[in-house]
This record gives sequence, structure tokens and C-alpha cells, in this order.
Amino acid sequence: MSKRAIVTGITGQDGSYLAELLLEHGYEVVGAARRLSAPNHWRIEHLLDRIELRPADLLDQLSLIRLVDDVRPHEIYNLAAMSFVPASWDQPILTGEYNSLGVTRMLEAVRHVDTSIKVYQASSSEMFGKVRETPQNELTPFYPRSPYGVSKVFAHYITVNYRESYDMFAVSGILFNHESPRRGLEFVTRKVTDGVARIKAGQAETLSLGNLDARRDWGFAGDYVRAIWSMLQQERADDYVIATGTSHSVRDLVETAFSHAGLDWRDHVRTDPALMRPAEVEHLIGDPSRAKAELGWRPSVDFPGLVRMMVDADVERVARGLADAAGTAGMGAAGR
Ligand code: NAP
Ligand code: F7E
Repeated sequence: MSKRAIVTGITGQDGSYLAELLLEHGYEVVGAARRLSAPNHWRIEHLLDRIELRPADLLDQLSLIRLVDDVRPHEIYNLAAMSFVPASWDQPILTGEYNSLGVTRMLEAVRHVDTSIKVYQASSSEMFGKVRETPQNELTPFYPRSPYGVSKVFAHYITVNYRESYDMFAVSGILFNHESPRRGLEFVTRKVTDGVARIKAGQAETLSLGNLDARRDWGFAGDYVRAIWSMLQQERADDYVIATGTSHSVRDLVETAFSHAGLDWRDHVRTDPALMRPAEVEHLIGDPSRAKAELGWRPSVDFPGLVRMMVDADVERVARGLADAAGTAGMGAAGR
């Protein structure tokens, strides 16, 4: 019998890669999507004849109960969230509604319908924020630096709490930054690779960025969804850090991306104080030892390989004249 899974956030970066992976594993995939006035299916267009989409919104408790009750899945991957950190300063209350209470609503739906359904919650390295130790592992204390980070700490602990209170198989993956050609255009990797492609094509001269000194542990989203799936296949529910174990600065990212396109970044990149954050997360680097030992997980794409993949995809997209085809939705927060 094939397994059934619900993926919330299926229209997002991770949802699209996870849906592909679940289909490869023979799952029936039900994607939960909120209603929008125009479809936002560019990441899952190629999957639409193999998945089922159902309406549900993290803000609406009954929509989640109905979804879980109708589908009766074996597994739920709760990826939906307001995921852009700067927007969380603009809309902290809505961020909490989606990312904290929304997760609680999903857990409540599972508790109400069937506590044997396994649940994955998308936790984040942003919970480490102003880091207490380096590198960060599953036991590193949290010190979030944005409403987004704070909202994810709530979600993380409510997931632990439902596991411990109701004996649910509920796990959190503490994922460090992961990117791909399907990343939203406002995140720094994609902003840079899209900028490189436009400059290369003569459509732009300059690219404005914020803090070039911030360092992140960047991996490839396609690798990270393998870890997500694997966490729900374990005997025992536990939380895992997923990271590459290496970090680079935004400046490294810029240098690597521009030079791959044969450009000198110093001729094009400007820094704009308006793009600095009220409280920055300076340096994140993860220790994925537990995931390596218990899940047998390894990343397959390194930092230069990731940047090259993203630059090549954007150069090709811009050359084909598809300048707006990928991810213009969600650019509400001044492009930071
Ligand atoms: P993403 O591309 O921004 O996708 C977010 C998804 O959530 C979209 O499908 C969006 O739907 C959906 N969504 C937002 N609000 C919703 C609501 N109220 N009801 C239903 N759906 C809603 O994010 P991602 O990069 O794939 O990340 C997936 C998850 O992992 C998120 O929870 C994120 O916070 C977390 N995370 C990401 C990273 C990373 O580096 N990518 C690292 C750690 C954790 P629309 O298409 O309708 O907007
Ligand atoms: O910023 C700096 C910025 O927006 C990375 C989300 O997926 O990963 C992501 O959060 C760094 C920051 O990602 C620009 O100040 C400089 O230090 O790409 P980002 P993020 O904030 O790390 C975590 C793990 C998540 O969970 C989140 O959902 O880059 N930076 N100049 C810039 N960042 C942006 N966006 N734009 C700039 O112009």
C-alpha cells in the first residue's frame, strides 16, 4: 500500500523538492495551498498531474482539521510559513500567527483526528541567532534575533511539547540556509544570482546589497529534503540539525557568483544601509554530526557548486527572456 503525505507549503521552494522526492518514493502527495487571487504554481507546474492540491490555511483551524480528516495521511510535512526574515519586523504579529500559532493549529488538527500521524515541523537555524556556541548542534541554546526567529522557537518547542505530552511522532528539523534555482528572489543567494544574470545580459548595471560580512552555512535544498523525509522514517522521533558544516560570507557569495559569470563584482555591487537589519545574525555554522550518524545523511552539493548551479539557471532564464517567471511573488519587504 502506498503511503499518503500532506505537504503544507507545497508551492514554496522546499515543498516542490519534497513533493518530487515523495513521488519518487511512491507516495500519494496531497499539497495544501492557501487561496490566492492568482495561482502561484511555478515551482510545481511539472508535478500538477501527479499531486492533489487542497485548500488550507495555517490561519484557519477548521481548514486544517478538515484537511487532515479527509486525507488521513501517514505523514504531514509542515513546511508552510512566512519565511522571509525582514518581513517579520514589518509584520511581527502576522508572523507569529503563521509560524507559531499556525503550527499549533496543525498539531491540534492531528491531535483531534489521529495522533498516530507522523509530523515534521520546519525549524530553523535562525533560532540560534546571536550564537551561544560555534558550531551549533541540537543542544545549543537558542537566542533568536528577529520576530521570525522567535516565532520558530515557539513552533519548535510546541512540537517537542506535543511529542512529550501526547506521545506523537512529531519531529523538528533545524535546517540551516538551503537554496536552489527555486529560491524566492528576495533571499540573498537568489538576489545575487538573478542580479548577476541581469547584469550579464545588459539589463542592469548594479546590485544593491546589505551586510556583506554576514556568514551563513549554505546548502542545496534538494539535499535537505532528503534529510526531512529520512527524519520521519526513523524508529524514534528526534530533532536534527541539517547543515553542511562550512560557512561563507555574503562577500564570498558575491565574488563566487560574479566571477562564475566572468564579471568583477566590485564594478557592480553597492551597499545600501537601508538593507541592513535591525538586529543581524552574524555567523551561523551547523554541526550535522547527529544527522550523519543516525540518518546517514550527507550533502551532495558544496558551496561553489550551489552558486554555479544558481547562476547558470538564472543566466539561462534571463537569456530566454523569462525575466519574471520565477518567484516575483512575496517581494513585499523592500527586497531585503
Ligand atoms: P518558501 O519558499 O517561502 O515557502 C513558504 C510556503 O509557505 C509557501 O508555499 C507559502 O504559500 C506557504 N504559506 C505561507 N503562509 C501560509 C499560510 N498562512 N497558509 C498556508 N500556506 C502558507 O519557504 P521555503 O524556503 O520552502 O521554507 C520551507 C519551510 O522551512 C518554512 O517553514 C521556512 O520557514 C523553513 N526554513 C527554511 C529554510 C531555508 O533556508 N529555505 C531554513 C530553515 C527553515 P504561498 O505560495 O501561497 O505564499
Ligand atoms: O539573508 C544578508 C542578510 O535573507 C542571509 C530564510 O530561509 O534562512 C533564511 O534566512 C544573510 C543575512 O536569509 C542582503 O543580512 C546582505 O545576514 O538570504 P537571507 P536568512 O535571513 O538567513 C533561514 C535559515 C530561515 O529559516 C529563513 O526562512 O544575507 N544580506 N544583503 C542580505 N539578505 C537579503 N535577503 N538581501 C540583501 O540584499
